Amino acid sequence: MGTKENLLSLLEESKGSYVSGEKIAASLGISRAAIWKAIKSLREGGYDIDAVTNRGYRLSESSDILSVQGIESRLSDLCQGLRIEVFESTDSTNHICQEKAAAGEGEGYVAVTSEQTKGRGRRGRSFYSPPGTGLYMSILLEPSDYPGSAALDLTTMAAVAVCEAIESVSGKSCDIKWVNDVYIEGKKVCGILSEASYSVEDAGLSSVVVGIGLNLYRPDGGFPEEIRDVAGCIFDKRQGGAKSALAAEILNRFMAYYRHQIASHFEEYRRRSMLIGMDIDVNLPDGKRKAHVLGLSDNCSLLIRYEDGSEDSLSFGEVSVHPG
Ligand code: BTX
Repeated sequence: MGTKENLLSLLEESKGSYVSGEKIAASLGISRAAIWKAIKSLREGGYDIDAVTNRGYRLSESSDILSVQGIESRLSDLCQGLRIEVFESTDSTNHICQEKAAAGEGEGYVAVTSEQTKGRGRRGRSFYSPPGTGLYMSILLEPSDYPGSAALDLTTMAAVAVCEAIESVSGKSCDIKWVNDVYIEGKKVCGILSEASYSVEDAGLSSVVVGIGLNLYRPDGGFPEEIRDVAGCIFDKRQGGAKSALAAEILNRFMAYYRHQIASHFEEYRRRSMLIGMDIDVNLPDGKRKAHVLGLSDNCSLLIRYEDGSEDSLSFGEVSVHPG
């Protein structure tokens, strides 16, 4: 890390409070002139930093810029070994992780951004990722201990981690729409896309990219027409440090489930599932079929009964709530 990044870490650790020039100079081993140069450069990058004679420097609580330092300063020990990279803008953080995996970057690489130009959803759909109002991140995993069938577990784990993180940062309660969407008050605030590569030798998962996209704030001018009825956002107004805090909380909670390989998230997933007891349309290759949701199995497969009385258990797929 360079001087600017080290200084930002220090200011993030004491966000909202002043850090004296002496302390910075001693911690980083740099001159007053070098501190001032780094402060200027951070301000040019959009950071709101106060400088007061005899008190020092303070990163404003209302600053909401994603940074590696802002995320790392909030990570728990379970996130040790994660390698986080923040992009101002990128095509798709899932794509970045896949490129990194192909180039030999192993488990634990995390790409984070607040704008995607080609955000991906499932089945070739796009995920609206405008600049400044959202958080988009992907985690590269090499879950050698997980069976090939466990890709679903990583998606459900991420959904629970996202709900818990949103609740701890915003205080709002979240529901999960099977299998990969998080809702607040009936609006979709987050989508999750897990993309897996399988190993031919042992039929296990070789790498999985878990991509998470969140709408934090309402975009200027609102959401585009085609998703206006569906999409919602987590916050009503700007919150200082929310992007980095959410990214860190999601990683903390996700890694706790992932590292312990515990099925404890299933219970949470079921508790938050909004489809249980509802009538839905199951989207099958040959068209839609009406069904009633009976519940979720132990591993979060959707248990359904079709209109002809036959029952099924879906471990992947797509459903929509039946309009009536
Ligand atoms: P999905 O296919 O289940 O949902 C995509 C659908 O959701 C779209 O067709 C549209 O109707 C609606 N939609 C699109 N954008 C938004 C939005 N911003 N908010 C609410 N609804 C929306 C969901 O796919 C999986 C999305 C994963 C996105 C993350 S972002 C980080 C990572 N990188 C990447 O390219 N994708 C993932």
